[in-house]
Amino acid sequence: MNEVIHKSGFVSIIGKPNAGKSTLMNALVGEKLSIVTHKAQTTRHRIFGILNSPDFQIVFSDTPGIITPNYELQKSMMKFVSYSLEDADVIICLTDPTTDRIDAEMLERIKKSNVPTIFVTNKIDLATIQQVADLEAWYKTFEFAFETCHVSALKTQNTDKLLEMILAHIPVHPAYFNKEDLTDKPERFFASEIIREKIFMNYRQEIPYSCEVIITGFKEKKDMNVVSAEIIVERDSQKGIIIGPKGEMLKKVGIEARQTMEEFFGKKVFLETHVKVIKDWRSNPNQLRKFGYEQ
Ligand SMILES: Nc1nc2c(ncn2[C@@H]2O[C@H](COP(=O)(O)OP(=O)(O)O)[C@@H](O)[C@H]2O)c(=O)[nH]1
Ligand SMILES: [Mg+2]
Repeated sequence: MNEVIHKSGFVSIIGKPNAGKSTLMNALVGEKLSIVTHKAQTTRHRIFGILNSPDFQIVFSDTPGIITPNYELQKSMMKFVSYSLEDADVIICLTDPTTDRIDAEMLERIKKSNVPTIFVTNKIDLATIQQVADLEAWYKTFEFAFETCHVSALKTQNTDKLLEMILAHIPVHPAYFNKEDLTDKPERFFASEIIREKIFMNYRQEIPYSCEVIITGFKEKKDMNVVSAEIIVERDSQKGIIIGPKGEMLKKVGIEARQTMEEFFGKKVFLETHVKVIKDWRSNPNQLRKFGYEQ
């Protein structure tokens, strides 16, 4: 009898904000696990998306976009990026040809990691031939071994090819997670991310960046999930903006979040939200730890 060969490994998706990292992970895993918005820096944690097949398990890490941190929260976000480089079997460095490329320092870190790296050009549905060619010329200047691939994460163009390239580097290893698992994060994490997504979609400027969502109750009943959430803001004035005139903004966010949760969990959801002020939480290391930003 032939022995079954099983491959398993970790793949980190890194890149600048808005490159399409979350969209790519969702496309590769085939589930909408990571929140996607047109705004930069929506992803704050390292989120695993697990792709299972009978003979392999690939654990993708979606990471926050690489930036120069301005406050404590952003420092923690950048730590998640560093950790994800350390234990990767494959690095995917994703670039949107229409915007910024990663800087020399990051390139140096990738080079030093000695992890097989695939430089992936995303948004080929949007970019001009010239923009893609410019990026390709930039890749050629790197003084280390790598591969390249062009995709549209949004339209899932060429993502099968990318998956094949990734699999070629995944070692023979038993599965790290249960073969039914899609992610390492519990359901309540996704409940809070869905509310954050709606906040990103409904408020402008600094508001979404000043918000954290804490799930204070998550009860799974037979045909319904009962979810209680606190939306944390930094100042009283922001609380007023979140709630809106006659509470209408918060109501809208609540309805949209409930609908998305119902799709995600595949059941009815009862959602209750409160708004709470914790002064300058983004700059407070203790508070950040409580919110799960330190590992
Ligand atoms: N046209 C196009 N848009 C994309 C593609 N991939 C991602 N986007 C969009 O780019 C924006 C940022 O995507 P997101 O996945 O949140 O980027 P992240 O910050 O790198 O995680 C969103 O509006 C996506 O819909 C793509 O292949 N083509
Ligand atoms: Mg993201």
